[in-house]
Amino acid sequence: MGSACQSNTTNTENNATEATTQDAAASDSASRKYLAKPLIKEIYTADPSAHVINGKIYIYPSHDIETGMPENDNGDHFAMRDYHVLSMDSIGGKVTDHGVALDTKDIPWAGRQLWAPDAAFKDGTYYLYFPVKDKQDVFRIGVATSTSPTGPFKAQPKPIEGSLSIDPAVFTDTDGKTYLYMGGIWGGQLQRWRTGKYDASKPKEQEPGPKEVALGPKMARLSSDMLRFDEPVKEVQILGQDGKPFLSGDNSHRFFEGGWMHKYNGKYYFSYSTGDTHLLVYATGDSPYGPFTYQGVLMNPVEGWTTHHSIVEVKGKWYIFYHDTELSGKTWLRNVKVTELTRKPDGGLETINP
Ligand code: FUB
Repeated sequence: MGSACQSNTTNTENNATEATTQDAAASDSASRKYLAKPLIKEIYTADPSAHVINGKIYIYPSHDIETGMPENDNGDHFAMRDYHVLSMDSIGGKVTDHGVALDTKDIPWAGRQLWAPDAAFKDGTYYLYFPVKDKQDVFRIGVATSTSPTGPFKAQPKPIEGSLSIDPAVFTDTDGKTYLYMGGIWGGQLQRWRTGKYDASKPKEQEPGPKEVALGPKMARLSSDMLRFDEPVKEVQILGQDGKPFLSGDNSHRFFEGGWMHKYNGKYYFSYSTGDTHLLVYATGDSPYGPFTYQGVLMNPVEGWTTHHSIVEVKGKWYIFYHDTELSGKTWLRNVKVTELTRKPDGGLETINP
């Protein structure tokens, strides 16, 4: 997680401020052309994880707010405190905001910064997976449950044992097994786990050197009750077309954050953000464990520093949910969008210009 060169001018977090900020950004964004429109304008939303449940589209985003935290490479300015679930009956249809689904104050172990969530459904229970810093300022992944896809969700008393870093992405395979992918470098703290133990010193500089192999995301299969890891956490390997792992200095290809898994025609597609080069890229493999071989750029940079997405099939068409900063012009006050994906005859993904 990094920062953009935009200044922070307000210190409040209510909807009135959000509206004013949108007005200020409007003249700037009026001259730009965007591929898609924000799905909602009443609140700021980011990191959309979309799922189709019983024929309806549910979006689990971050809820961006203005807190006046200074911008830095740790992402302190992303100081979100709750989640709202959005839903719509069809792409392009009315978007409903279902209100607060989970609040930091109701997570017993949480400290600060409720970042990008994901969700899953099994046997009548809805699961919300979320990263938040614990009281020692270490990001962990928690899980909360509900009888409704829109919450409210009740958090488990402790984070998932063995979980670390940020950006959980949950994928259920066609055989019913479910996997959780996680990780993000810099503010996402993945580099602090290099030795297997959390090391708080020298945050960003613990990344491998530019000629060393880049850090990969982590993953594990979930238990049948969806509440814990059923196996030791493993690193996911991402290889270049030459079959070699990407190096840390190759920052337009190496994993940064925001992983997502989908399956198409029996192939596993792992897509992610390259962070400081602002691309969404994808790699494919023959197993949910990888290795995954790089295939190309899925989306060129959006407006704003961060880029984060999910990919979902709706009624036989494939869509990418993503965010940019059209409404605010501020990198920490984002808005979610959706656009259709185009597949090449071989299943590959055309690059989108957002
Ligand atoms: O929203 C906070 C962080 O920004 C997410 O966890 C990252 O993926 C980036 O989008």
